[in-house]
Amino acid sequence: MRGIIAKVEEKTTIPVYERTVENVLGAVLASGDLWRIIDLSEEPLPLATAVLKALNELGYIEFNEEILLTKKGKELVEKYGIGKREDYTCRHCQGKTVGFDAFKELLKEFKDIVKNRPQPKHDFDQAYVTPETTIARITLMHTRGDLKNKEVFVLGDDDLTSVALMLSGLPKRIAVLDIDDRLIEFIKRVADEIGYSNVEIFTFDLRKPLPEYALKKFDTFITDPPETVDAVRAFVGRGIATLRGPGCAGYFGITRRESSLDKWREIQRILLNEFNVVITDIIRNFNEYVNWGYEEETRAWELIPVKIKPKHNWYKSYMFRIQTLRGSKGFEGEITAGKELYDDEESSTT
Ligand code: SPD
Repeated sequence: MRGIIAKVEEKTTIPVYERTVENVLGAVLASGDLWRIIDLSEEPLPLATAVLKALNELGYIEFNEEILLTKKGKELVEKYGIGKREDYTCRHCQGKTVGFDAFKELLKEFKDIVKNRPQPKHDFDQAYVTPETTIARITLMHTRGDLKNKEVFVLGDDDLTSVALMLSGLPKRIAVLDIDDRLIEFIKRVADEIGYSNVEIFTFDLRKPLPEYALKKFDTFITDPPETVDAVRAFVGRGIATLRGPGCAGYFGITRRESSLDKWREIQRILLNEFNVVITDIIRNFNEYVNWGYEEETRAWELIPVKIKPKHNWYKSYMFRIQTLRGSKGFEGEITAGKELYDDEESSTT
């Protein structure tokens, strides 16, 4: 194992553990498909690909269309007792912990409305979640008492959660912002068409501090931050700054595909120690993203050892719910970072 870890460490500065190698080998035992291996291993793509390349150079696996263990690789997993990574995700709720039945009409309506939605733009690092995920968000937020007659802020809305919120008729008021005019125009058009008026929709770059009228006014926020620590601090911190006081809630996705558990610890430290909020829920792989189409333009494409486009949705994020207590506070500073707000050693999809 030590030799494998040393070889991986030549390729990346992301922390490598024995467990990292085990995770990747367990995934290789379960599938020969590169994207499924990354998905199942739950290691950041740059780390998973570094492990795969190290294993290949040391003769443990071979790369063809499929990734397969060699005889030496089979002996290795045998020696360390590494098992195939099983996937027993609940088929009924798809691991989301909420069922689809309560809002099945909403799902149908939502799918119909978003058929002609703007497609992901690389410049804005966009990728949207499946319609099932968006509706599961509504179901989840409703079961936690965070929607009915509440004032809800959506910070960045590539996923069109604001559209599903409008259709649900649950919140008392919705505010939504996004940097992309195309999305803002689309959301405004839908609001007009369905005759929904309790909504404020505006174009805004979240690197800038939110205007005074957005601060401390809302009960619930939802956002989906880029995955650098500074971006999580900015997006989630601004979300918390919109909340009116103790007892409010925030939702956001954090992935394993672009964030190691070392980064997760730092994110959780910020939540607990800087923002003074409590984490009430973390739901594994709740958010499932539709492949964005510009894979060949991304760092992931440079890193993967087998140049094949993903055939299934491999990118997922865990849904975090936080709640404010006495003494919770958000982030209101200015962000001057440019592209580095989106990129660190662990990111790969920009
Ligand atoms: N660049 C395409 C993928 C971006 C997905 N972002 C999800 C962030 C989750 N916090």
